Amino acid sequence: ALPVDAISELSNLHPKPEHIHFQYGTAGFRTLGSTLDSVLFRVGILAALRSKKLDGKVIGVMVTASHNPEPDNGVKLVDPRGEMLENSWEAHATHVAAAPTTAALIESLSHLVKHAKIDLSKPARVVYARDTRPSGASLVKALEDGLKAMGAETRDAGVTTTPILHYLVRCMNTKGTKEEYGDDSEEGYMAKLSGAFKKLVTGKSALPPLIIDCANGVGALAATVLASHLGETLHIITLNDSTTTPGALNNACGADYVKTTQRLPPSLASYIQPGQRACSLDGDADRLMYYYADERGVFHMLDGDKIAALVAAFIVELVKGAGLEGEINVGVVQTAYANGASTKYLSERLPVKCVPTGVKHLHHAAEHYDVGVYFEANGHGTVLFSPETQERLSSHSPQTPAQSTAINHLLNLISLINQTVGDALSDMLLVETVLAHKSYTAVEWDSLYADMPNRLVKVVVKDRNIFKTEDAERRLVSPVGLQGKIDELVRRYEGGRSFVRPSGTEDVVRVYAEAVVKTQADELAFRVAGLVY
Ligand code: NG1
Ligand code: ZN
Repeated sequence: ALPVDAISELSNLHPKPEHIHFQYGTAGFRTLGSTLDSVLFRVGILAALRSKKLDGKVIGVMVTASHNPEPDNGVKLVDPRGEMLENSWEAHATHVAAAPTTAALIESLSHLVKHAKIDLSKPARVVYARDTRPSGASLVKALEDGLKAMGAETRDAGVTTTPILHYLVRCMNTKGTKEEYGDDSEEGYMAKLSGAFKKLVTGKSALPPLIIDCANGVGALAATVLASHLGETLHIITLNDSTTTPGALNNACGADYVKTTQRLPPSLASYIQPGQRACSLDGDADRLMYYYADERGVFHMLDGDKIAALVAAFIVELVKGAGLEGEINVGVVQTAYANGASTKYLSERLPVKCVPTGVKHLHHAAEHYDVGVYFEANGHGTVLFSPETQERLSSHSPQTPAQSTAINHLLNLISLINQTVGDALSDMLLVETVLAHKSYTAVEWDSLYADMPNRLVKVVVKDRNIFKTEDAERRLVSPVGLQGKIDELVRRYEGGRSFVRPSGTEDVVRVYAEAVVKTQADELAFRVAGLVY
Protein backbone atom coordinates (compact mmCIF):
# COMPACT_ATOMS: atom_id res chain seq x y z
CA ALA A 1 0.00 0.00 0.00
CA LEU A 2 1.01 3.66 -0.38
CA PRO A 3 2.82 5.05 2.70
CA VAL A 4 -0.11 7.37 3.31
CA ASP A 5 1.03 8.66 6.71
CA ALA A 6 4.51 9.60 5.54
CA ILE A 7 3.15 11.23 2.37
CA SER A 8 0.50 13.19 4.29
CA GLU A 9 2.88 14.44 6.93
CA LEU A 10 5.44 15.67 4.41
CA SER A 11 2.86 16.88 1.88
CA ASN A 12 1.55 19.31 4.51
CA LEU A 13 4.99 20.95 4.46
CA HIS A 14 4.70 21.44 0.68
CA PRO A 15 1.19 22.77 0.04
CA LYS A 16 0.07 23.49 -3.51
CA PRO A 17 -0.37 27.22 -4.14
CA GLU A 18 -3.94 28.06 -5.07
CA HIS A 19 -4.83 29.27 -8.57
CA ILE A 20 -1.75 27.90 -10.29
CA HIS A 21 -2.28 25.25 -12.93
CA PHE A 22 0.86 23.15 -13.39
CA GLN A 23 1.21 21.20 -16.61
CA TYR A 24 3.83 18.61 -17.57
CA GLY A 25 4.64 19.75 -21.12
CA THR A 26 7.42 19.16 -23.66
CA ALA A 27 9.85 20.71 -21.17
CA GLY A 28 8.43 19.00 -18.05
CA PHE A 29 7.04 21.37 -15.44
CA ARG A 30 8.46 24.84 -15.97
CA THR A 31 7.50 28.17 -14.43
CA LEU A 32 8.59 30.67 -11.79
CA GLY A 33 10.91 28.78 -9.41
CA SER A 34 9.30 30.26 -6.31
CA THR A 35 5.99 28.53 -7.08
CA LEU A 36 7.34 25.03 -7.67
CA ASP A 37 7.82 23.64 -4.15
CA SER A 38 4.74 21.39 -4.16
CA VAL A 39 5.51 20.24 -7.69
CA LEU A 40 9.01 19.10 -6.72
CA PHE A 41 7.71 17.23 -3.69
CA ARG A 42 5.18 15.44 -5.86
CA VAL A 43 7.70 14.73 -8.62
CA GLY A 44 9.76 12.94 -5.97
CA ILE A 45 6.80 10.65 -5.32
CA LEU A 46 6.16 10.22 -9.05
CA ALA A 47 9.78 9.32 -9.76
CA ALA A 48 9.64 6.64 -7.07
CA LEU A 49 6.39 5.27 -8.49
CA ARG A 50 7.79 5.28 -12.02
CA SER A 51 10.80 3.32 -10.78
CA LYS A 52 8.57 0.79 -8.99
CA LYS A 53 6.49 0.46 -12.14
CA LEU A 54 9.69 -0.41 -14.07
CA ASP A 55 10.83 -3.02 -11.59
CA GLY A 56 13.20 -0.79 -9.66
CA LYS A 57 15.07 0.61 -12.66
CA VAL A 58 16.77 3.93 -11.95
CA ILE A 59 14.70 7.01 -12.87
CA GLY A 60 16.31 10.44 -13.27
CA VAL A 61 15.04 13.82 -12.11
CA MET A 62 16.56 17.00 -13.53
CA VAL A 63 15.82 20.36 -11.92
CA THR A 64 16.36 23.05 -14.54
CA ALA A 65 14.62 25.68 -16.65
CA SER A 66 17.20 25.47 -19.43
CA HIS A 67 17.39 28.73 -21.41
CA ASN A 68 14.61 30.46 -19.46
CA PRO A 69 15.35 33.54 -17.30
CA GLU A 70 17.06 32.96 -13.96
CA PRO A 71 13.93 33.25 -11.72
CA ASP A 72 12.29 30.36 -13.62
CA ASN A 73 12.88 26.78 -12.75
CA GLY A 74 11.50 23.42 -13.76
CA VAL A 75 11.72 19.69 -13.44
CA LYS A 76 11.82 16.77 -15.83
CA LEU A 77 11.73 13.01 -15.32
CA VAL A 78 14.17 10.79 -17.19
CA ASP A 79 13.29 7.19 -18.13
CA PRO A 80 15.69 4.25 -17.60
CA ARG A 81 17.42 4.38 -21.00
CA GLY A 82 18.19 8.06 -20.39
CA GLU A 83 15.30 9.16 -22.56
CA MET A 84 12.38 11.48 -21.93
CA LEU A 85 9.52 10.30 -19.72
CA GLU A 86 7.04 8.07 -21.56
CA ASN A 87 4.17 10.05 -23.01
CA SER A 88 1.33 8.48 -21.00
CA TRP A 89 2.96 9.53 -17.74
CA GLU A 90 2.93 13.22 -18.70
CA ALA A 91 -0.81 13.25 -18.02
CA HIS A 92 -0.33 11.36 -14.74
CA ALA A 93 2.24 13.94 -13.68
CA THR A 94 -0.09 16.81 -14.53
CA HIS A 95 -2.90 15.18 -12.59
CA VAL A 96 -0.79 14.57 -9.49
CA ALA A 97 0.57 18.14 -9.55
CA ALA A 98 -2.95 19.55 -9.78
CA ALA A 99 -4.35 18.01 -6.56
CA PRO A 100 -5.40 21.02 -4.43
CA THR A 101 -4.96 19.37 -1.00
CA THR A 102 -3.04 16.57 0.68
CA ALA A 103 -6.18 14.42 0.69
CA ALA A 104 -6.67 15.01 -3.03
CA LEU A 105 -3.02 14.17 -3.62
CA ILE A 106 -3.38 10.80 -1.85
CA GLU A 107 -6.45 10.11 -3.93
CA SER A 108 -4.69 11.01 -7.17
CA LEU A 109 -1.70 8.82 -6.27
CA SER A 110 -3.94 5.87 -5.33
CA HIS A 111 -5.70 6.22 -8.66
CA LEU A 112 -2.35 6.24 -10.50
CA VAL A 113 -1.12 3.14 -8.65
CA LYS A 114 -4.30 1.29 -9.58
CA HIS A 115 -4.57 2.56 -13.14
CA ALA A 116 -0.89 1.95 -14.01
CA LYS A 117 -0.87 -1.34 -12.08
CA ILE A 118 2.14 -0.39 -9.97
CA ASP A 119 3.50 -3.06 -7.65
CA LEU A 120 4.36 -1.03 -4.55
CA SER A 121 6.46 -3.82 -3.08
CA LYS A 122 9.12 -3.19 -5.76
CA PRO A 123 12.15 -1.05 -4.94
CA ALA A 124 12.42 2.59 -6.06
CA ARG A 125 15.74 4.02 -7.23
CA VAL A 126 16.16 7.65 -8.27
CA VAL A 127 19.13 9.84 -9.28
CA TYR A 128 18.72 13.61 -9.38
CA ALA A 129 20.64 16.74 -10.28
CA ARG A 130 20.08 20.45 -10.72
CA ASP A 131 21.51 23.36 -12.68
CA THR A 132 23.01 26.51 -11.10
CA ARG A 133 19.76 28.44 -10.53
CA PRO A 134 19.47 30.08 -7.09
CA SER A 135 16.09 28.40 -6.49
CA GLY A 136 17.55 24.95 -7.20
CA ALA A 137 18.83 24.00 -3.75
CA SER A 138 15.51 24.47 -1.94
CA LEU A 139 13.58 22.77 -4.75
CA VAL A 140 15.88 19.77 -4.44
CA LYS A 141 15.02 19.66 -0.70
CA ALA A 142 11.32 19.42 -1.62
CA LEU A 143 12.14 16.69 -4.13
CA GLU A 144 14.07 14.80 -1.45
CA ASP A 145 11.05 14.97 0.86
CA GLY A 146 8.92 13.31 -1.83
CA LEU A 147 11.52 10.58 -2.31
CA LYS A 148 11.82 10.13 1.45
CA ALA A 149 8.05 9.75 1.83
CA MET A 150 8.25 6.84 -0.63
CA GLY A 151 11.33 5.30 0.98
CA ALA A 152 13.23 5.52 -2.33
CA GLU A 153 16.90 4.70 -2.66
CA THR A 154 18.46 7.95 -3.90
CA ARG A 155 21.62 9.37 -5.38
CA ASP A 156 22.31 13.11 -5.49
CA ALA A 157 24.34 13.90 -8.63
CA GLY A 158 24.70 17.51 -7.45
CA VAL A 159 24.99 20.45 -9.82
CA THR A 160 25.48 19.18 -13.34
CA THR A 161 24.21 19.44 -16.91
CA THR A 162 20.98 17.88 -18.15
CA PRO A 163 22.78 15.55 -20.59
CA ILE A 164 25.17 14.32 -17.89
CA LEU A 165 22.17 13.39 -15.72
CA HIS A 166 20.67 11.48 -18.68
CA TYR A 167 24.03 9.76 -19.19
CA LEU A 168 24.16 8.73 -15.52
CA VAL A 169 20.67 7.21 -15.69
CA ARG A 170 21.62 5.10 -18.72
CA CYS A 171 24.92 4.01 -17.13
CA MET A 172 23.33 3.03 -13.84
CA ASN A 173 20.70 0.92 -15.60
CA THR A 174 23.13 -0.87 -17.91
CA LYS A 175 25.93 -1.48 -15.41
CA GLY A 176 27.27 -5.00 -15.72
CA THR A 177 25.17 -5.81 -18.81
CA LYS A 178 26.38 -6.13 -22.38
CA GLU A 179 24.81 -2.74 -23.17
CA GLU A 180 26.99 -1.06 -20.54
CA TYR A 181 27.04 2.62 -21.51
CA GLY A 182 29.93 3.94 -19.45
CA ASP A 183 31.14 4.52 -15.91
CA ASP A 184 28.29 6.11 -13.93
CA SER A 185 30.10 9.25 -12.82
CA GLU A 186 30.83 12.71 -14.22
CA GLU A 187 34.46 11.62 -14.41
CA GLY A 188 33.37 8.60 -16.47
CA TYR A 189 31.46 10.87 -18.84
CA MET A 190 34.43 13.20 -19.31
CA ALA A 191 36.80 10.28 -19.87
CA LYS A 192 34.47 8.64 -22.39
CA LEU A 193 33.96 11.78 -24.47
CA SER A 194 37.51 13.07 -24.36
CA GLY A 195 38.95 9.59 -25.00
CA ALA A 196 36.83 9.14 -28.12
CA PHE A 197 37.61 12.66 -29.34
CA LYS A 198 41.35 12.16 -28.98
CA LYS A 199 41.19 8.98 -31.05
CA LEU A 200 39.06 10.67 -33.71
CA VAL A 201 41.40 13.62 -34.25
CA THR A 202 44.72 11.76 -33.98
CA GLY A 203 46.91 12.83 -36.86
CA LYS A 204 44.69 15.77 -37.81
CA SER A 205 46.15 19.23 -37.50
CA ALA A 206 44.91 21.09 -34.43
CA LEU A 207 42.15 23.60 -35.04
CA PRO A 208 42.49 27.24 -33.93
CA PRO A 209 41.08 28.01 -30.43
CA LEU A 210 37.34 27.59 -29.88
CA ILE A 211 35.44 30.15 -27.82
CA ILE A 212 32.59 28.75 -25.73
CA ASP A 213 29.89 31.06 -24.35
CA CYS A 214 28.68 29.08 -21.31
CA ALA A 215 25.54 31.21 -20.72
CA ASN A 216 26.80 31.73 -17.14
CA GLY A 217 25.25 28.36 -16.38
CA VAL A 218 26.16 24.85 -15.38
CA GLY A 219 27.79 24.26 -18.76
CA ALA A 220 30.66 26.47 -17.56
CA LEU A 221 31.52 23.96 -14.84
CA ALA A 222 31.34 20.98 -17.19
CA ALA A 223 33.18 22.73 -20.04
CA THR A 224 36.04 23.62 -17.70
CA VAL A 225 36.45 19.99 -16.60
CA LEU A 226 36.17 18.82 -20.21
CA ALA A 227 38.82 21.33 -21.31
CA SER A 228 41.26 19.89 -18.78
CA HIS A 229 40.60 16.37 -20.09
CA LEU A 230 41.17 17.49 -23.66
CA GLY A 231 44.45 19.22 -22.88
CA GLU A 232 46.33 20.03 -26.07
CA THR A 233 43.86 18.22 -28.33
CA LEU A 234 41.47 21.15 -28.42
CA HIS A 235 42.20 24.66 -27.25
CA ILE A 236 39.05 25.90 -25.51
CA ILE A 237 38.40 29.42 -24.21
CA THR A 238 35.41 29.48 -21.85
CA LEU A 239 33.56 32.80 -21.52
CA ASN A 240 30.41 33.71 -19.58
CA ASP A 241 31.27 31.35 -16.76
CA SER A 242 29.91 33.51 -13.89
CA THR A 243 27.69 30.87 -12.35
CA THR A 244 27.20 32.71 -9.05
CA THR A 245 26.60 36.28 -10.27
CA PRO A 246 22.92 37.08 -9.64
CA GLY A 247 20.98 37.68 -12.83
CA ALA A 248 23.77 36.56 -15.18
CA LEU A 249 22.31 33.22 -16.27
CA ASN A 250 21.16 33.29 -19.92
CA ASN A 251 21.25 37.08 -19.79
CA ALA A 252 22.30 38.47 -23.20
CA CYS A 253 24.18 35.24 -23.84
CA GLY A 254 23.64 31.54 -24.43
CA ALA A 255 22.29 29.47 -27.31
CA ASP A 256 18.72 30.74 -27.12
CA TYR A 257 19.84 34.38 -27.13
CA VAL A 258 21.90 33.70 -30.25
CA LYS A 259 19.14 31.83 -32.05
CA THR A 260 16.33 34.24 -31.28
CA THR A 261 18.22 37.53 -31.73
CA GLN A 262 20.50 36.20 -34.50
CA ARG A 263 23.29 38.20 -32.85
CA LEU A 264 26.67 37.71 -31.26
CA PRO A 265 26.43 37.83 -27.44
CA PRO A 266 27.84 41.33 -26.70
CA SER A 267 30.18 39.87 -24.08
CA LEU A 268 32.06 38.00 -26.81
CA ALA A 269 32.68 41.00 -29.05
CA SER A 270 36.14 41.85 -27.76
CA TYR A 271 37.38 38.24 -27.82
CA ILE A 272 36.31 36.95 -31.21
CA GLN A 273 38.51 37.45 -34.28
CA PRO A 274 37.03 37.73 -37.80
CA GLY A 275 36.27 34.22 -39.07
CA GLN A 276 36.96 32.61 -35.69
CA ARG A 277 34.35 30.07 -34.74
CA ALA A 278 32.60 30.30 -31.39
CA CYS A 279 29.68 28.47 -29.84
CA SER A 280 27.03 29.07 -27.18
CA LEU A 281 25.57 26.56 -24.75
CA ASP A 282 22.19 27.10 -23.12
CA GLY A 283 21.55 27.19 -19.36
CA ASP A 284 21.63 23.41 -18.88
CA ALA A 285 24.03 22.61 -21.75
CA ASP A 286 21.72 20.56 -23.94
CA ARG A 287 21.60 23.06 -26.82
CA LEU A 288 24.46 24.29 -28.97
CA MET A 289 24.77 27.11 -31.50
CA TYR A 290 27.92 27.87 -33.50
CA TYR A 291 28.66 31.15 -35.28
CA TYR A 292 31.32 33.54 -36.48
CA ALA A 293 31.64 37.17 -37.53
CA ASP A 294 33.19 37.89 -40.91
CA GLU A 295 35.76 40.55 -41.87
CA ARG A 296 33.02 43.16 -42.10
CA GLY A 297 31.69 42.24 -38.68
CA VAL A 298 28.60 40.56 -40.15
CA PHE A 299 27.28 37.80 -37.90
CA HIS A 300 26.78 34.30 -39.35
CA MET A 301 24.88 31.64 -37.45
CA LEU A 302 25.62 27.92 -37.68
CA ASP A 303 22.50 26.52 -36.08
CA GLY A 304 21.12 23.03 -35.45
CA ASP A 305 20.30 22.62 -39.14
CA LYS A 306 23.87 23.44 -40.17
CA ILE A 307 25.14 21.02 -37.54
CA ALA A 308 22.83 18.30 -38.89
CA ALA A 309 24.04 18.94 -42.45
CA LEU A 310 27.70 18.81 -41.43
CA VAL A 311 27.36 15.70 -39.30
CA ALA A 312 25.00 13.70 -41.54
CA ALA A 313 27.18 14.22 -44.62
CA PHE A 314 30.23 13.12 -42.63
CA ILE A 315 28.56 9.94 -41.36
CA VAL A 316 27.33 9.06 -44.85
CA GLU A 317 30.91 9.42 -46.08
CA LEU A 318 32.24 7.16 -43.33
CA VAL A 319 29.59 4.51 -44.01
CA LYS A 320 30.60 4.55 -47.70
CA GLY A 321 34.25 4.45 -46.72
CA ALA A 322 33.58 1.45 -44.53
CA GLY A 323 32.07 -0.40 -47.49
CA LEU A 324 28.68 -0.49 -45.82
CA GLU A 325 26.75 1.69 -48.24
CA GLY A 326 23.31 0.18 -48.77
CA GLU A 327 23.67 -1.90 -45.62
CA ILE A 328 23.55 0.86 -43.04
CA ASN A 329 21.00 3.53 -43.88
CA VAL A 330 21.54 7.01 -42.48
CA GLY A 331 18.56 9.33 -42.15
CA VAL A 332 17.81 12.79 -40.79
CA VAL A 333 14.87 13.99 -38.72
CA GLN A 334 13.85 17.65 -38.63
CA THR A 335 10.87 19.75 -37.61
CA ALA A 336 8.99 22.30 -39.68
CA TYR A 337 11.32 24.98 -38.22
CA ALA A 338 14.29 23.53 -40.12
CA ASN A 339 15.49 26.04 -42.66
CA GLY A 340 14.16 25.16 -46.11
CA ALA A 341 17.67 25.33 -47.56
CA SER A 342 18.88 22.71 -45.06
CA THR A 343 16.00 20.40 -45.95
CA LYS A 344 16.87 20.80 -49.64
CA TYR A 345 20.58 20.19 -49.04
CA LEU A 346 19.94 17.10 -46.92
CA SER A 347 17.15 15.63 -49.08
CA GLU A 348 19.52 15.58 -52.05
CA ARG A 349 21.84 13.31 -50.06
CA LEU A 350 19.79 11.11 -47.74
CA PRO A 351 16.27 10.43 -46.43
CA VAL A 352 14.79 13.30 -44.40
CA LYS A 353 11.70 13.07 -42.23
CA CYS A 354 9.73 15.95 -40.71
CA VAL A 355 8.02 15.44 -37.33
CA PRO A 356 6.15 17.66 -34.84
CA THR A 357 8.17 19.89 -32.49
CA GLY A 358 9.51 18.30 -29.33
CA VAL A 359 12.52 16.12 -28.68
CA LYS A 360 10.49 12.99 -28.06
CA HIS A 361 9.10 13.07 -31.61
CA LEU A 362 12.53 13.60 -33.14
CA HIS A 363 14.13 10.95 -30.98
CA HIS A 364 11.53 8.30 -31.79
CA ALA A 365 11.63 8.99 -35.51
CA ALA A 366 15.44 8.81 -35.49
CA GLU A 367 15.23 5.34 -33.94
CA HIS A 368 13.71 4.09 -37.18
CA TYR A 369 16.98 4.53 -39.08
CA ASP A 370 20.15 2.49 -38.64
CA VAL A 371 21.82 5.81 -37.95
CA GLY A 372 19.36 8.62 -37.20
CA VAL A 373 20.59 12.20 -37.06
CA TYR A 374 18.17 14.64 -35.46
CA PHE A 375 18.55 18.32 -34.67
CA GLU A 376 16.11 21.08 -33.95
CA ALA A 377 17.03 24.39 -35.57
CA ASN A 378 17.55 25.77 -32.04
CA GLY A 379 20.55 23.48 -31.55
CA HIS A 380 19.12 20.53 -29.63
CA GLY A 381 19.95 17.18 -31.16
CA THR A 382 22.02 14.05 -31.33
CA VAL A 383 22.72 10.96 -33.44
CA LEU A 384 21.30 7.52 -32.66
CA PHE A 385 23.01 4.30 -33.75
CA SER A 386 20.66 1.31 -33.58
CA PRO A 387 21.85 -1.68 -31.52
CA GLU A 388 22.07 -3.77 -34.74
CA THR A 389 24.26 -1.12 -36.36
CA GLN A 390 26.61 -1.03 -33.39
CA GLU A 391 26.77 -4.82 -33.52
CA ARG A 392 27.41 -4.84 -37.27
CA LEU A 393 30.19 -2.26 -37.00
CA SER A 394 31.92 -4.15 -34.20
CA SER A 395 31.78 -7.45 -36.06
CA HIS A 396 32.41 -6.24 -39.64
CA SER A 397 35.69 -7.39 -41.17
CA PRO A 398 37.10 -4.60 -43.31
CA GLN A 399 38.55 -5.44 -46.74
CA THR A 400 41.09 -2.61 -46.86
CA PRO A 401 43.00 -0.38 -44.42
CA ALA A 402 40.79 2.53 -45.50
CA GLN A 403 37.67 0.57 -44.59
CA SER A 404 39.20 -0.31 -41.26
CA THR A 405 39.89 3.36 -40.52
CA ALA A 406 36.33 4.37 -41.43
CA ILE A 407 34.88 1.68 -39.17
CA ASN A 408 37.08 2.77 -36.29
CA HIS A 409 35.93 6.34 -36.77
CA LEU A 410 32.28 5.22 -36.68
CA LEU A 411 32.88 3.20 -33.51
CA ASN A 412 34.59 6.17 -31.86
CA LEU A 413 31.69 8.43 -32.90
CA ILE A 414 29.37 6.05 -31.04
CA SER A 415 31.39 6.69 -27.88
CA LEU A 416 31.68 10.41 -28.51
CA ILE A 417 27.98 11.04 -29.05
CA ASN A 418 25.60 11.14 -26.10
CA GLN A 419 22.80 9.02 -27.52
CA THR A 420 20.40 9.62 -24.65
CA VAL A 421 19.55 13.25 -25.44
CA GLY A 422 20.92 16.40 -27.09
CA ASP A 423 24.20 17.31 -25.42
CA ALA A 424 25.94 20.61 -26.17
CA LEU A 425 29.41 19.44 -25.12
CA SER A 426 29.22 16.10 -26.90
CA ASP A 427 27.77 17.79 -30.01
CA MET A 428 30.52 20.38 -29.84
CA LEU A 429 33.19 17.67 -29.93
CA LEU A 430 31.30 16.05 -32.79
CA VAL A 431 31.36 19.29 -34.79
CA GLU A 432 35.04 19.81 -33.96
CA THR A 433 35.77 16.26 -35.15
CA VAL A 434 34.16 16.88 -38.52
CA LEU A 435 35.84 20.28 -38.93
CA ALA A 436 39.21 18.67 -38.15
CA HIS A 437 38.61 15.82 -40.62
CA LYS A 438 37.44 18.09 -43.42
CA SER A 439 39.90 20.89 -42.57
CA TYR A 440 36.94 23.24 -42.65
CA THR A 441 36.92 26.74 -41.24
CA ALA A 442 33.61 28.11 -39.97
CA VAL A 443 33.26 29.95 -43.28
CA GLU A 444 33.66 26.74 -45.30
CA TRP A 445 31.20 24.89 -43.10
CA ASP A 446 28.74 27.77 -43.49
CA SER A 447 29.00 27.56 -47.28
CA LEU A 448 27.48 24.03 -47.44
CA TYR A 449 24.26 25.88 -48.22
CA ALA A 450 22.92 29.42 -47.78
CA ASP A 451 20.06 29.76 -45.26
CA MET A 452 16.72 30.99 -46.56
CA PRO A 453 15.87 34.32 -44.91
CA ASN A 454 13.25 33.64 -42.24
CA ARG A 455 11.23 35.16 -39.47
CA LEU A 456 9.63 33.67 -36.36
CA VAL A 457 6.98 35.68 -34.52
CA LYS A 458 4.78 35.01 -31.49
CA VAL A 459 1.12 35.95 -31.43
CA VAL A 460 -0.81 36.17 -28.18
CA VAL A 461 -4.31 34.84 -28.80
CA LYS A 462 -7.35 34.34 -26.60
CA ASP A 463 -7.24 30.55 -26.82
CA ARG A 464 -4.31 28.81 -28.46
CA ASN A 465 -6.09 25.45 -28.08
CA ILE A 466 -8.33 26.19 -31.05
CA PHE A 467 -5.25 25.90 -33.30
CA LYS A 468 -4.95 22.31 -34.50
CA THR A 469 -2.39 21.08 -37.01
CA GLU A 470 -1.62 18.16 -39.31
CA ASP A 471 1.26 17.08 -41.56
CA ALA A 472 3.90 17.46 -38.84
CA GLU A 473 2.48 20.85 -37.85
CA ARG A 474 2.93 22.30 -41.31
CA ARG A 475 -0.79 22.82 -41.93
CA LEU A 476 -3.71 24.03 -39.82
CA VAL A 477 -6.95 22.06 -39.74
CA SER A 478 -8.57 24.42 -37.24
CA PRO A 479 -9.75 27.19 -37.22
CA VAL A 480 -11.48 26.05 -40.40
CA GLY A 481 -10.60 28.14 -43.46
CA LEU A 482 -7.47 29.73 -42.05
CA GLN A 483 -5.03 27.43 -43.85
CA GLY A 484 -6.58 28.39 -47.21
CA LYS A 485 -5.92 32.05 -46.47
CA ILE A 486 -2.33 31.30 -45.46
CA ASP A 487 -1.78 29.33 -48.69
CA GLU A 488 -3.12 32.22 -50.71
CA LEU A 489 -0.69 34.65 -49.06
CA VAL A 490 2.30 32.31 -49.33
CA ARG A 491 1.76 31.95 -53.10
CA ARG A 492 2.49 35.66 -53.55
CA TYR A 493 6.05 35.37 -52.17
CA GLU A 494 9.01 33.97 -54.06
CA GLY A 495 10.25 30.88 -52.20
CA GLY A 496 7.49 31.51 -49.68
CA ARG A 497 6.79 29.03 -46.88
CA SER A 498 4.86 29.71 -43.72
CA PHE A 499 3.11 27.76 -40.99
CA VAL A 500 1.26 28.40 -37.76
CA ARG A 501 1.21 26.24 -34.64
CA PRO A 502 0.37 26.63 -30.97
CA SER A 503 3.46 26.62 -28.72
CA GLY A 504 3.77 23.69 -26.33
CA THR A 505 5.77 25.70 -23.80
CA GLU A 506 4.29 29.21 -23.86
CA ASP A 507 0.79 30.60 -24.05
CA VAL A 508 1.24 31.84 -27.63
CA VAL A 509 0.82 30.81 -31.25
CA ARG A 510 4.02 30.80 -33.33
CA VAL A 511 4.20 31.96 -36.93
CA TYR A 512 7.19 31.00 -39.07
CA ALA A 513 7.87 32.32 -42.54
CA GLU A 514 10.59 32.01 -45.17
CA ALA A 515 11.15 33.77 -48.48
CA VAL A 516 14.01 34.40 -50.88
CA VAL A 517 14.41 37.98 -49.62
CA LYS A 518 14.62 38.89 -45.92
CA THR A 519 12.17 41.80 -46.05
CA GLN A 520 9.70 39.49 -47.79
CA ALA A 521 10.10 36.80 -45.13
CA ASP A 522 9.39 39.45 -42.48
CA GLU A 523 6.40 40.75 -44.38
CA LEU A 524 4.97 37.28 -44.93
CA ALA A 525 5.36 36.43 -41.21
CA PHE A 526 3.57 39.59 -40.15
CA ARG A 527 0.78 39.17 -42.68
CA VAL A 528 0.19 35.58 -41.59
CA ALA A 529 0.28 36.77 -37.97
CA GLY A 530 -2.38 39.29 -38.96
CA LEU A 531 -4.61 36.41 -40.11
CA VAL A 532 -4.13 34.55 -36.82
CA TYR A 533 -4.73 37.45 -34.50
P1 NG1 B 1 7.33 25.41 -28.50
O1 NG1 B 1 7.13 26.43 -27.43
O2 NG1 B 1 6.32 24.30 -28.51
O3 NG1 B 1 7.48 26.09 -29.85
C1 NG1 B 1 9.97 25.27 -27.93
C2 NG1 B 1 10.87 25.16 -29.13
C3 NG1 B 1 11.09 23.69 -29.44
C4 NG1 B 1 11.57 22.90 -28.23
C5 NG1 B 1 10.67 23.19 -27.03
C6 NG1 B 1 11.13 22.53 -25.76
C7 NG1 B 1 10.98 26.60 -31.12
C8 NG1 B 1 10.24 27.23 -32.23
N1 NG1 B 1 10.27 25.83 -30.29
O4 NG1 B 1 8.73 24.65 -28.24
O5 NG1 B 1 11.99 23.58 -30.51
O6 NG1 B 1 12.91 23.18 -27.94
O7 NG1 B 1 10.53 24.60 -26.83
O8 NG1 B 1 12.12 23.24 -25.11
O9 NG1 B 1 12.21 26.77 -30.99
ZN1 ZN C 1 18.34 23.29 -22.40
